[in-house]
Formats: sequence, C-alpha cells, structure tokens
Amino acid sequence: MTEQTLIIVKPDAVKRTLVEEILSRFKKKGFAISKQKMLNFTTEMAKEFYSAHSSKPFFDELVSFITSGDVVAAIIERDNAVSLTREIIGNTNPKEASAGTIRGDFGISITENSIHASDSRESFDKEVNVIF
Ligand code: FUP
Repeated sequence: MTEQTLIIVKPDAVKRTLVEEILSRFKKKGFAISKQKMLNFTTEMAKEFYSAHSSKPFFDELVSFITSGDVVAAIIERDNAVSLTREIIGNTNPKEASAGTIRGDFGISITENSIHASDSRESFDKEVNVIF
C-alpha cells in the first residue's frame, strides 16, 4: 500500500547545492514527490518540530542549525515509504552511517547531517502540520 513520508534537506546540504542529487536518489528508488517547498524555519517552528527533543542537551544547537538557512521539504510516497526512507538516509551520526546512504555520503557531523526523515506515521502527521 502506498505510504507517505516527509524528508527535509537540511541547511548544510542546501548550501552545498545537494538538493537535486539527494532528491534524485529517492526518485531512482521509485518514490514520487507529491509536495515540495523551500523554506527557512522560524525558531518557533523549529521548537515545535523538534519538541520531542526539548529536554536533550543538544536541543538549542539543533534549533539553531535548522533555522540557520533554507531547507527543502518534500512529501514523498511509495509502498513502505517510512522504513525505506530511513534506510536510504542512514544512521543519525554520519560517522556511523554506511557509505551509499545520504548521511554516510554527505553528512558533516551529527548536527549537520544533511537530511531529516520522519521515523513513524505519527511523526509524519505532526511534522507535516508544522511545515505544509
Ligand atoms: P534522526 O531521527 O535520525 O534524525 O535522529 P534523532 O531523532 O535521534 O535526532 C534528531 C536530530 O537531532 C538529528 F538529526 C541530529 C540531532 N542530534 C544531535 O545534534 N546530537 C545528538 O546527540 C543526537 C541528535
């Protein structure tokens, strides 16, 4: 059954003009892009988007990074989209991410890790409401 998920190409990757290269990986894997937009998160949006992490020591850095420049958000779809997308992006920490994954190939650090993807249907519903 077709499923949707949300990806966000983060400021580090937008600055390095990697948007098309990253989106093309999903298209080649059979995803359709149903919505796409460029935006710059406000601090308020970022705090809401990452509210699950509000008590973590890295929260301020995370909010500061995601608001630091333009991002490209896209709703993408195919069967098994959520779990397949998590495989394609790789481990949160680029140092641990396999070569061939987006974070393994492009991520700079655990904060500047190039891409976000929803980790569940519930996260997708919440995140889409913040962005679209
Ligand atoms: P992920 O779902 O892979 O993006 O990872 P998490 O939800 O665990 O973390 C959300 C974001 O917090 C990550 F993209 C990067 C950032 N983070 C840090 O900056 N430091 C950490 O120690 C862990 C996560």
